[in-house]
Amino acid sequence: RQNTGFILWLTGMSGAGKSTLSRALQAKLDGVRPVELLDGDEVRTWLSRGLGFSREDREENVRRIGNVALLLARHGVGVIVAAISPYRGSRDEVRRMAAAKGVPFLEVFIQASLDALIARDVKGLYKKALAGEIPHFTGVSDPYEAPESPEAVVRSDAEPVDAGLERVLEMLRKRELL
Ligand code: GGZ
Repeated sequence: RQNTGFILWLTGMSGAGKSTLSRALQAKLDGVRPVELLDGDEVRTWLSRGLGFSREDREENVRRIGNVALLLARHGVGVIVAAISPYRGSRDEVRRMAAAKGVPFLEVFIQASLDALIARDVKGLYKKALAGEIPHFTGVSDPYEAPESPEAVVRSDAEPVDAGLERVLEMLRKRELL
């Protein structure tokens, strides 16, 4: 089943560790099976260039990422997506599109408390957002709708990266996707 494509969708707030985990996963899968990574932050420089952070633009961003992920996954690629994707409705829309094409869609919630994110604040974005310098900042002045039944949860504020990584890999193995 290693030629079965899938979409592994990492959702969570800025700084929660989506990019870190997705890169670790990509490194583990590389050479084992076809793999591609779509990171929201990076996608915004090409596919979603010009889109902002309004609800409409975020939904459009997620729709574009979802469609590209699906194109790849239908040809056997294991696609890892790392995007805040704050709206449950748009994640579910991608899930439905994937189901319609028979592509496994696995939602992974990268969970961290706002307190932990503010304390860590690697890029200084929370400081700016709290000071009102970034409008519509997820978790501060914009919504984040947590998944209700994700296939996996990674508590990035309470477990080491390797623990989350192993859990996700185990989930893929169980589903015979790895
Ligand atoms: C949230 C923002 C915002 C606002 C800029 N809200 O942690 P980062 O910095 O490096 O990655 C975040 C990225 C979010 O892009 P996504 O494509 O993942 O978002 S979405 O799925 O909601 O479309 C963050 C940065 O952009 N950033 N402004 N207002 N994050």
